[in-house]
Amino acid sequence: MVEKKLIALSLICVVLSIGVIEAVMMLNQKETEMQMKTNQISGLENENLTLETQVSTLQANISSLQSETTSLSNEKTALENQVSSLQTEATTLENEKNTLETQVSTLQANISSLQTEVTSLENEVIESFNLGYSEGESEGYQVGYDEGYDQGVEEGPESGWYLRDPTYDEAIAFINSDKTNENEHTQDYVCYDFTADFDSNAFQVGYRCGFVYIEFTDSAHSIACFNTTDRGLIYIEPQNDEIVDIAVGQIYLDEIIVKMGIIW
Ligand SMILES: [Ca+2]
Repeated sequence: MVEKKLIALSLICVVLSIGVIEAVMMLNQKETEMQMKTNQISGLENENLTLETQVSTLQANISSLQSETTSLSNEKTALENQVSSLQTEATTLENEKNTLETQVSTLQANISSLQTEVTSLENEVIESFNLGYSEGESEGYQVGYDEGYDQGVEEGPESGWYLRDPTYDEAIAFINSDKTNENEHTQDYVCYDFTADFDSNAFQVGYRCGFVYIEFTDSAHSIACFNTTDRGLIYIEPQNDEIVDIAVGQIYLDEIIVKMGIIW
């Protein structure tokens, strides 16, 4: 009986021992598992920290990029405004250029018109001058002649004022002896002066001498003439002593004579 009890006790002990051993083993295993979990958790926490750091860094980067984006956007807006301003300026300048071109064109047309007017006026002045000069000379000559003629008539032949028409030979002889043709033609000594001097010299020797005025299209001229007793009227160019043939419609000195007359 005691033996059986011992055996039973022993068996119980064995069973208990096995149970304890198993329990210890299980405990160890759990501890190991827990340690592993703890290690895993620790690893994950580290990873989490690393990720958080990365997130923080990225957030900083994003913030920086956002600032940069804002800055660039502002710069872009500023540049756009500048471009717009420059475009406005360019348009204004283009308009100004067009206006100036129109003004220049108008002024050029005005200049051209004025030049035409000036040319026309110059021609008118030249024509008026020539005509006035011709008429003035002729009138002056006529007045002087009339006065001299009247004086000659009053004082009679003895006074030296008596005038007569020369013969052709006398006219030629006078032309050859007279020195008027040797005078120099200048701006102040022109055809009218040659004629006046030639006529005056003819009067001095008692010959009636005519002052011939000639009008061309846009200028005038004058020469002298004698009404010779034997061969009629002869025209003399007092600048070179040539006997010339002239009439309205004929060419003299490369110009057409449009009008002419004699003052005796
Ligand atoms: Ca002469």
